[in-house]
Amino acid sequence: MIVMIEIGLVGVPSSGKSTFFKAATLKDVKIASYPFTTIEPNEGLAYISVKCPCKELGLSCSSCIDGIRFIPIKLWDVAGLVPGAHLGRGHGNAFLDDIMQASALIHVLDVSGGIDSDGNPTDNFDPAKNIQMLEEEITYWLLGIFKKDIHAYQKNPEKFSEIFLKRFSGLGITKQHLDTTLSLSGLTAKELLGFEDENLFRFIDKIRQLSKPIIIAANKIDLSSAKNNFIRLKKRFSEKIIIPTSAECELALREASAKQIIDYLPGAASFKIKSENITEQQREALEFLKNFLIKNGTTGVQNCLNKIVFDLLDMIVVYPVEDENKFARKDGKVLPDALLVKRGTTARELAYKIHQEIGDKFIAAIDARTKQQVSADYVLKNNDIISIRSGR
Ligand SMILES: Nc1nc2c(ncn2[C@@H]2O[C@H](COP(=O)(O)OP(=O)(O)OP(=O)(O)O)[C@@H](O)[C@H]2O)c(=O)[nH]1
Ligand SMILES: [Mg+2]
Repeated sequence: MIVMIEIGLVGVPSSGKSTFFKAATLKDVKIASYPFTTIEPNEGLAYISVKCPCKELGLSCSSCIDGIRFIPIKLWDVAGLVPGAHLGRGHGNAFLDDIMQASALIHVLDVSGGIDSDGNPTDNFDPAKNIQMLEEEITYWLLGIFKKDIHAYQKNPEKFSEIFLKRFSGLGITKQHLDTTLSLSGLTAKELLGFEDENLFRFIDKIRQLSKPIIIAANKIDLSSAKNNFIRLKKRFSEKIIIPTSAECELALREASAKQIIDYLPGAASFKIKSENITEQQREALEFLKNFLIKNGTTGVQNCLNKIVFDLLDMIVVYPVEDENKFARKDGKVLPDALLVKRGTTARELAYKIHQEIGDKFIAAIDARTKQQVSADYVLKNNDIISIRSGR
């Protein structure tokens, strides 16, 4: 079964999570400059963009726009996290349960320095402070979940992994995450089961790093105070992926495009004005957006979504087809599906992702480009077009 990947937007209040969400999904959610505008979570579809293979193969394809293919992912926008959320400050951290299934997080960080850790307006705030704070609060959230089972662990220490995985598998945390963490943390099971807060925090923090990787959207890059902060953050946190974004500019571009005022594809470095009936105010706004793109390349929103899937989660795109000669489904639709799978996925695993039965009755797979048969344990490459033969 194909499981759509889920990404959560997190950050302090007023950092621009809902603006990012609305820009990516065009869902009509509330945006405002006061903290805790969002309380109930918003869920929507965003899209990863890739080059569709149809152009290279000279195929006529109805699944992409001008050779750019958009693949859906699920995006979540939740309430803001403030320091001490795990102690109940702000709206606490229980709302993170709504994004339990997320395989990665986008930390929307206001790099203009215009808001503090509580999302209140200020001047010259150092956004670096919010990076560590947010990571800590997410670890505390996971720690709270872990502690629910302390009695069970004490009663059955030999069943540590079993109890842990039962609790955490619903949060996208796997045996591999657990085993890697145990070996990396250097903690013995005995130390861990001593339940000292410091050891537990270290252990859960490692689990968080592996299972909920974070990309940072350095947002509000359109504001003049943002550039220097961004450069400083990039230097200081060179190990992290930090993408400059202007959720507000992306939202304006997407809305203008939805209203047929401009031609703009998400992630593009330019747009074309297509409506002749625009007001003076609209013209000024478009001029601002044009200059923004000239200066910054793109708004960064699409880049952020792409990077999280391809760099942080190390996924690839594969195109299953039924007819390898026409690169199509049986009904003739060219390149009907684009699937995101983990790098390392094999042909047989792909068959299982399409359908349990196709996996069970797997006979062979054909690389549609070369028409060569590949084995069940052939490791798929990015952009592969694969036809799977299975028995009846
Ligand atoms: N200049 C600028 N302002 C932005 C940008 N993104 C968001 N904003 C503004 O920041 C304010 C807060 O935006 P929201 O999207 O509501 O922020 P949030 O993180 O969802 O806030 P909460 O729901 O309260 O947690 C609004 O006034 C937005 O217009 C951006 O890229 N640039
Ligand atoms: Mg919001």
